[in-house]
Amino acid sequence: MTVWSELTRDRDNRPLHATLIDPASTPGEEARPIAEAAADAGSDLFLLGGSTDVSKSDVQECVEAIEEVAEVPVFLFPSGSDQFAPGLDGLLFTLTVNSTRPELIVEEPAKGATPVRKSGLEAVTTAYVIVEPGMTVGEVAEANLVTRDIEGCQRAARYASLADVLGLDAIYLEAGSGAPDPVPEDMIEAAAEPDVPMIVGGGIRSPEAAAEAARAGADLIVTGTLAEDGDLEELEALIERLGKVQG
Ligand code: 1GP
Repeated sequence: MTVWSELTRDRDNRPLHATLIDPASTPGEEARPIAEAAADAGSDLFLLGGSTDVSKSDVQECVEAIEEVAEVPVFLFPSGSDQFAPGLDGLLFTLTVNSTRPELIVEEPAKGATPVRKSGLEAVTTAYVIVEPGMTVGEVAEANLVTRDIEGCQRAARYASLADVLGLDAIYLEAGSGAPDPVPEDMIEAAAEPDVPMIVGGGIRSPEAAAEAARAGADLIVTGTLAEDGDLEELEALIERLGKVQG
């Protein structure tokens, strides 16, 4: 059984949490206490990635630091196939479906597909959907942002259907790291109807915001900034709160 299928098999009963760490801005020494706090509180997955330049050695240092203190799977959330470091358990293999740069939808994934196959890493195929305001990733992808209105909810639902029909492993609704507000609940609800595991992230900084997203239908809540800003107590409270939400 893959790590992803094992993680998501009980998703109807229990929402999951992933801790996002940017190995370029958070080297191993700084990642270690975050990983320890997150794992102790019950975080289910570490995602290593960032919009800036992340090198293989940054990733490797982070993986090693996490492995020292946590027995939690570590996936790469890559921006290039030169970041596959030893020790990773898998990766998110994303198609940025609402980018206006065609190469991000097909050409870049096509370039990455052979190295991914050869790496033997578990690849979680993911429709990556960038929602307003999108922040840095929205700019880099030149995304045709999904708007926070009824039309945007309908678009999110269509992307979820697309992920379902294509047989992808996940859909990821992303408001962008540091977004002032998380992805709206009605958008999560709209995208939850096709039964595709749903990852939601961007701007989730409080236990209540995480719980609301989970109640709306998110299966995996991603938080990054909270821990990177050093608020480990709030991170622990958020993860513990999620553990009390019925999926
Ligand atoms: C993951 O980009 C997010 O989807 C992380 O967002 O840094 O706002 O938690 P934050």
